[in-house]
Amino acid sequence: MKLLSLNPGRLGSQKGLTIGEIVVFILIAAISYLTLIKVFDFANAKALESEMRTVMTNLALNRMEIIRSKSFDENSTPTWSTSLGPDAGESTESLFDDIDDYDGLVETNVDGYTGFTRRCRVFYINRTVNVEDSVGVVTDLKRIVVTVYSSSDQPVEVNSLMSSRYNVLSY
Ligand SMILES: [Ca+2]
Ligand SMILES: [Ca+2]
Repeated sequence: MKLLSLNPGRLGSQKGLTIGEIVVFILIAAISYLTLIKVFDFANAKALESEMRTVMTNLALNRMEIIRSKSFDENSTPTWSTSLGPDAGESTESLFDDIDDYDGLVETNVDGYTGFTRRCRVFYINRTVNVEDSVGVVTDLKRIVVTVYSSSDQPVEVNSLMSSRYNVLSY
């Protein structure tokens, strides 16, 4: 019975790698390594970008939640304010008590996040005319826009509409 057959002639004829083969191997290994590095860099950049978007969205939503907890207007009954923004004596944010007090508020390095800026706009809209922009006159509906900017990403914008009677739409 023949279990194993070695061919000494063949073994004896094997040679080491040539310089050319070694160079090709090193080139392939280097290219593979560089490709892997690029893939990891891309994945890291995407993860960082996703994290940034999450932080920016949360910063915008946090501010929106605070604004929406306030009264529709400084006046508790019509007519509503013709001048938007903080009212007399409301010199700091802690004194804001209606949603349009936040109009024009700009915060830098928001909540300790260096390079992040948050801007608020509040204005009257008329749904039958233009839901996107100010109509320039007093209505029963205000639009709140909170935008968060960072130095390295597209801005994140959160919008909400509030009516004088109840919240009618948020998106
Ligand atoms: Ca106020
Ligand atoms: Ca106000």
